[in-house]
Amino acid sequence: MTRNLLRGACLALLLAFAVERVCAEDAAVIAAGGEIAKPLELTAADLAQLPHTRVHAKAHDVEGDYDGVLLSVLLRALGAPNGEALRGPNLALYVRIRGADGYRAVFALGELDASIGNANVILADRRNGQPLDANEGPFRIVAAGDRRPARWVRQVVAIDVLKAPD
Ligand SMILES: Nc1nc2c(c(=O)[nH]1)N[C@H]1C(S)=C(S)[C@@H](COP(=O)(O)O)O[C@H]1N2
Ligand SMILES: [Mo]
Repeated sequence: MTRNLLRGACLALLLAFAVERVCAEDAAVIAAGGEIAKPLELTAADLAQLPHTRVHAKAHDVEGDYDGVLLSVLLRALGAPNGEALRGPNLALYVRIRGADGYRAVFALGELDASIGNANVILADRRNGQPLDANEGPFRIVAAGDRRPARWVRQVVAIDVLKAPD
């Protein structure tokens, strides 16, 4: 009897823990704004639905396979101009990535677009199959082609498409 009660309590605890974990992931949001049709909040579930790309990259002494959404794919999903539409004044567009600590880095849309610069930059959610920890993730930029990982923004909280002023 006591044993059953104990087992029940353990199961309930496990379940609560699992639900909490799933909710924590769901709650992770990135605000997307700027020159897109309408600002929105991307949840982990939204990002999980977009096609992922794997890139091998190294930053300082950490090397591994990162999985994430190519910024060019994410930008297209947000409705930013891409391909043939990325010409003329649209080439002044850039995306600004902000971390939880206020750190910011920018990439030009022309640098990222598959038909122009085709830079291998992803919004990563995993390294070697494991979710990124709270210090780094849940989402981090991985710019595989950069010589120094200075634009590898940790703890991404906002992505804005902006236009360079005249
Ligand atoms: N949010 C945030 N991301 C950041 C930074 C920062 O200060 N804040 N520093 C950048 C710099 S200059 C480097 S070299 C790398 C360092 O990454 P690491 O801490 O994983 O080695 O993170 C980049 N991403
Ligand atoms: Mo750095």
